[in-house]
Amino acid sequence: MKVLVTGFEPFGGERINPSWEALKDLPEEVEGARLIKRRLPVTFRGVRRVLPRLIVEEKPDVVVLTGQAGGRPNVTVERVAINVMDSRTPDNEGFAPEDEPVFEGAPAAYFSTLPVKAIVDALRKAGIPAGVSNTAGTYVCNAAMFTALHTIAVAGMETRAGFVHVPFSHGQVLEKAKPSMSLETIRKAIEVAVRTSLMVR
Ligand code: PCA
Repeated sequence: MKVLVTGFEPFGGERINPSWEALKDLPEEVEGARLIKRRLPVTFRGVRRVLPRLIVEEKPDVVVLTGQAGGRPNVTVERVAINVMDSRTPDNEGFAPEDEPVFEGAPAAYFSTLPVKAIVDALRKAGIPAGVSNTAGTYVCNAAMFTALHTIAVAGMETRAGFVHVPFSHGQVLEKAKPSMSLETIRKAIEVAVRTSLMVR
């Protein structure tokens, strides 16, 4: 078995992105499955170019995309990705789309094909605050999740895919008065999400 796990580069003036920092320290194997770790650009164009190729070439059994949701207090497992790009904040190459589809002519939305509730349960059992999220927003993370699920659908692959948002890490909020988690807990959360995705259908 093969798992593609992705995090993002920093954006929005942050020096790090906890999704990638945590992912770097994951083991090379989880439950006997090999992890392929990749850092994605925070650009609408980049994720739509990089992810389809990665998925079609690597043919992973499971795709766990992760990103930072600054301001959320807990780890959130996304239920759905929508075919919308809408952002007042420009991405890392200055693009701020309004009311545009991720892919013209694609369905309005895709549900995560990861075991969303089982991941939330497993995270809580591991002592990590977690919940289901019913929106991944309309920024690059949603576009990445939509791109992965659309690629898999169009290619007729069996790959299961979804998205996990993580809070700011402690080091990012020293002067912000915003909720945060330790990088170690975020690392453990991603590992639990991968493990549960491999074990539960
Ligand atoms: N979070 C952003 C994009 C990159 C990231 O880590 C988002 O939630 O859309």
